[in-house]
Amino acid sequence: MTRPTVLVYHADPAYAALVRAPRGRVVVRRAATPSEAEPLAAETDVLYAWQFPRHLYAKAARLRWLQVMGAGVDWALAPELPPGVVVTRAPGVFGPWMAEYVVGWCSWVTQRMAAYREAQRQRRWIDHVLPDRLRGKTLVIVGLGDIGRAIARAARALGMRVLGVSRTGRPVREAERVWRVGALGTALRQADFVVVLLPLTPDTRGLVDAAALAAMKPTAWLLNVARGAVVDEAALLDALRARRLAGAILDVFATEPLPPHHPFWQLDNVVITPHISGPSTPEEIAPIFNDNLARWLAGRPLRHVVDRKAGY
Ligand code: OXD
Repeated sequence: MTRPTVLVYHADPAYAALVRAPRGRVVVRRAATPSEAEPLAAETDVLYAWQFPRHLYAKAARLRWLQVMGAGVDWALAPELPPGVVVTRAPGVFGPWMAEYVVGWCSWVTQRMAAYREAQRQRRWIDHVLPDRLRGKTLVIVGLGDIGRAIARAARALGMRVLGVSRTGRPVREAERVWRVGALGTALRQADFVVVLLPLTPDTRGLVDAAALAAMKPTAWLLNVARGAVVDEAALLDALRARRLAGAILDVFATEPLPPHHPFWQLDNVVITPHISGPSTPEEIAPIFNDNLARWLAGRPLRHVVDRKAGY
């Protein structure tokens, strides 16, 4: 009997090296580039991948299951992906990373880290500049999946007040109150910090628009760790230039890498990080994949299946 083939698509060989199948019941192939993946696509039953080239889906006639290595699944759910392919995600991995990112950058704001570093460069003793506290500040988390809730727990541990916005508006114990997306402005109005975490779907594209940004206080900061296109970047640029917002911490952009001529680079109230807030590591994703691989080989239901219609 031919063994099913798992194609591991990533430049880091550790992802393939950590694949474990019961009694070696799969063939593991590895590709790091589209041209390496192309000749392997036709014999692939299972794809374990980050940003697999969508034009190769058409060649993967045997493909049954795609395990996504990253937090977002938008790239995986391209229209070219055949309808029968099950897509699974890796919950639990990214929340702790992103919680540290969010709390860290909120602290960067309140602890005035940039000001003290700049003063140090100039050998100035700026004891008239005092830090602020995160305690009592309001964090609005837009998107309350496992990552949003991990961020909420970290923020609450520091005494922040956490409010949420989600598609359903269903209460969660990590947030004092949750609104539906339709009431985004009501939630944003109360924020000292807003973190955008919604997956990119046709419904969320451009959701944080000029009106939503206008609802925010001029002292508030926006953090986007979801997808650039969930925020209307042109409207954000206007708001930042006009100082209608205190600033933005941006880890994701509609175009990545952010082009060198992009105006965001020049704004002193913008922090740019290169899409690193929730890194994937082979060691953290492998147990999730290997558990699902054992299930798949045993004909048992997979865990963490993406709702392809909903887009997450
Ligand atoms: C993502 C990731 O999906 O970085 O953006 O994992």
